[in-house]
Amino acid sequence: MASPDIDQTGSEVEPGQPLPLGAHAHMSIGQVTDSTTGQPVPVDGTSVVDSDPSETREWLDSLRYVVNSRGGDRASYLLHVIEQEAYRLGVPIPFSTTTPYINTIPSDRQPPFPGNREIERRIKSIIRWNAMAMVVRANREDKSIGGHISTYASAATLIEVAMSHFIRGRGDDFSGDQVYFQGHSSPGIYSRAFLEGRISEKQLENFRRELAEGGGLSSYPHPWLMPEFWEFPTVSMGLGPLMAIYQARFNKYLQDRGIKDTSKQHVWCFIGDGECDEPETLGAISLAAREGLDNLIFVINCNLQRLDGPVRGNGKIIQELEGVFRGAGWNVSKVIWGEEWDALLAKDEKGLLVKRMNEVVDGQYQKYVVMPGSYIREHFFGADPELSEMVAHLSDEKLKKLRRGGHDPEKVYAAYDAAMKCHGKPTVIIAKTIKGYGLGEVGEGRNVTHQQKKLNEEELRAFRTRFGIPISDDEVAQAPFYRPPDDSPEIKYLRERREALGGAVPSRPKHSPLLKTPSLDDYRAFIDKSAGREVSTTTGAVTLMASLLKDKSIGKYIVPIVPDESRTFGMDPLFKQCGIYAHGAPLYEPVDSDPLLYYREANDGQVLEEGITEAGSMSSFIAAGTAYSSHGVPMIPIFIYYSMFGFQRIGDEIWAAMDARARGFLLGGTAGRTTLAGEGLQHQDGNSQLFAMAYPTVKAYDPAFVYETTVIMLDGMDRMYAKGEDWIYYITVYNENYEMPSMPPGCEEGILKGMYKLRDTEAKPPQGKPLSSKVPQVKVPQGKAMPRVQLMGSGAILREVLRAADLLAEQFGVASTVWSVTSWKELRREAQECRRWNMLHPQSKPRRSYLEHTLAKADGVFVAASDHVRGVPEQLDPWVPGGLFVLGTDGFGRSDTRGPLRRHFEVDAECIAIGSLSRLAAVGAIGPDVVAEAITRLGIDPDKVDAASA
Ligand SMILES: Cc1ncc(C[n+]2csc(CCOP(=O)(O)OP(=O)(O)O)c2C)c(N)n1
Ligand SMILES: [Mg+2]
Repeated sequence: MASPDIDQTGSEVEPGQPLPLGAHAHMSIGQVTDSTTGQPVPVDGTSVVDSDPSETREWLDSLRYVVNSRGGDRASYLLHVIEQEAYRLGVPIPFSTTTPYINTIPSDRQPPFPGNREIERRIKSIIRWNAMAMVVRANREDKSIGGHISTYASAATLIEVAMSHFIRGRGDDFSGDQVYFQGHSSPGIYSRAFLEGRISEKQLENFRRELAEGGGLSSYPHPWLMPEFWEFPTVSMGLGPLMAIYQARFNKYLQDRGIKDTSKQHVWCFIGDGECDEPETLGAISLAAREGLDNLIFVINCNLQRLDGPVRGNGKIIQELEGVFRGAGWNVSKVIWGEEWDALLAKDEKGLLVKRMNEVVDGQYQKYVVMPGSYIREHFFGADPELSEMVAHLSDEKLKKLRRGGHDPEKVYAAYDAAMKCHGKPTVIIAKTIKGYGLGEVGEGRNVTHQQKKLNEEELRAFRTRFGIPISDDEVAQAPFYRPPDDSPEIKYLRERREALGGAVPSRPKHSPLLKTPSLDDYRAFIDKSAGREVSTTTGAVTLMASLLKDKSIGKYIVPIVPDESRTFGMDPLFKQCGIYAHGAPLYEPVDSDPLLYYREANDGQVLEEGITEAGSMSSFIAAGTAYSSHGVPMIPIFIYYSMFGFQRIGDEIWAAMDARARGFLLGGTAGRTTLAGEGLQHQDGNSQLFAMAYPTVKAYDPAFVYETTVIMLDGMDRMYAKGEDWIYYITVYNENYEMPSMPPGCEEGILKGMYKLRDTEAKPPQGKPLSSKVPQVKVPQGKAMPRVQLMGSGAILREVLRAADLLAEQFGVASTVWSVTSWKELRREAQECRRWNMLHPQSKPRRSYLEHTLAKADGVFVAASDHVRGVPEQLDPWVPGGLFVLGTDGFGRSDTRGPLRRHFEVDAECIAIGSLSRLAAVGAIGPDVVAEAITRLGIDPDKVDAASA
């Protein structure tokens, strides 16, 4: 114990002298010595009283001896054993999820940098220039347009080191790494692609003006708008990290199921520090650790600022994030200080510098960015005379140039290199950067920098000079784009590096494989079998899914996804049939004794049972639904969930799924405000079909019968997987059991287009005794023919509509036609399309929509009802002769059974009949007295509450 210590540079250190902290801090030794008292203090700067300093010293000496003679791993083991023993002895163990505010990888553990620093710096400078120029010019072109300069300015080194050395591109036999870029850093990504020759100067000019002649560039990563460039939409903060986690997990799923070898692919996700406040950013990080996603790398660009101001003025975002990620079980690598600090840290024998680094808060660190070196000397180092002394030999200019780690390529390289070598856990690299790096007075490190889009001539000149861009003083004011010639060392190097790494990133393939999907004829017997059975449409859809899972050509590509509701939807037989995906062999004996209910987890299980996370399930949907493109395997996600928790809760993710051109089925289970009995206000969905209306690539269906769900799902299979069209099929399915009818001949087209005639009901002349002595059958005023009632209905409410038709005929002598509407949205979409075409082609023969065509021969009054808000059927009003009278479920749900609920919302047969009679009265076919009498007769309280506002 008394032998001399050897420090890591090999020189001798006197026993009892602390090692330079920079050399050992990576082992998380939690204490340093207080400069004034000489007492050990924990690294967070709080004081503790050391009652026996010489004993403390002995312990520390022992530790140093072990580290120096046996290495860090041995020391780490001993500390672990000591901790275990202390715990057993009941000693309170100091807990800290954070380490000192210095780089995780000490300078002496940095691997050699393999690149050409000088050329890489020049390339990066040119990319910086063009990224800035693109925004400045867009804003000059039109003041309302611009973009973001400062985000990429802070992220440039983080992105460039990854692009030059790590991120692998798409090759012939390798689909590359998957990269989620920080959305607002897009100018830098375009700028690099410009140097690579993948984007033209014209496109750069038209940044954010996609409608300009010659085409432009979209503001952010939008695969929908740039389908051969962007792969992963990220700009809605928080969704990128969430989707990246599930993408990495899905890659493991593909591997474990033997569908594709993804073992060499990494998922990279670049994230803003402000973005970490979105619950979605951190919400799934424990899953990433639990699943051992060592194919996942998060890079958090901690420029300490978000849009308005500091992310944590009074705290330290890097430390906070370190604690969160370490606590969740990630491998955390902090990159805080650039190499200029190495020598200072090496001299920091008493740990004073680290203590100072720990105690300064982010708001203050931002101040150092905008102030001169003299301020840093006075306010940072000046806090302690010994620290002042430490930097006495450095000029103010040098102090100003002490870089942050995220701007030092070698530090960043070391962190990425270690991430590649980390097995069994995901890695997060938390890098400290400067927002608006290089913008100088106009924005560097300033709170306004996020919005900065304008640079005047002088500022442009300063930027040019700082980054050495060969643009003359005469030209600089124009902010011209600069691209060195193809045979310049920069372009050659840039291309060589990307070739060595497999190709350009980002890029999205033009072609993707298709499947042979089953036809409707293959499923005629399935449809016939459903007739006469008392089941729900949910059961119909799930049974169809179970059958498709057995299909030889598509079965293995189906990915059933469910957030802990399998039993609700009757999917539990799938557990046995396909297994639940769980990486690794099961380590326990399941409790279930019934083989049918057996919760069978398996390494190659097919069902993604995600637990209670619609957001996570949707992320899996997106990973699976884009696999046709990102992996070249046409996976077919079928995600079933409580319909209320779909568009309403994760609508933004569904939007991102469309942007990413995801394909698949969303099944909105337990749909309908009055059909999901008992669950009440928060569960009963009457909204999702309305929300779906606004989603361009969502085909939304609300079928009533099993044959309808079957026709729709098979059509989806055909369009998405056999024809390669980009759609998401949203189908609401209900949990009400009723007898399923046989499929009427020839209704397939109508089912897919949105409606077909289901039944004509003729008025029955009063027979024998009148049904009620009080209310006579409706009498048509003399000289008038009784108009027919055209009744439209969807989902579970279609049966109420059918019952209303019977009531009208039997009790009131009114004839009707019932239409089964399978998609309000599809009908409207096509009707709008025709209307628009007609507007623009006034001299051509007008087009007639399917809706108009179908209703052309239907006369009378039109009434519609569904289990959704009235706005859903009201979409059709402009095309319905005489207008559409709509009944619906506006308002809060209630816990009750279906009958009372349908009366409360006025969508039961009786209310639909009243609605119909009231329409007949409105057109003068009957008198208002008849409606009033019917209201009484059918037992409806005319003064009941209006559900819409109750
Ligand atoms: C969900 C969502 N909310 C708000 C925004 C608007 N927004 C765009 S960038 C930004 C600040 C980003 O800060 P940070 O994540 O720290 O990134 P930085 O630009 O600093 O790198 C905000 C609020 C958004 N894009 N998405
Ligand atoms: Mg930020």
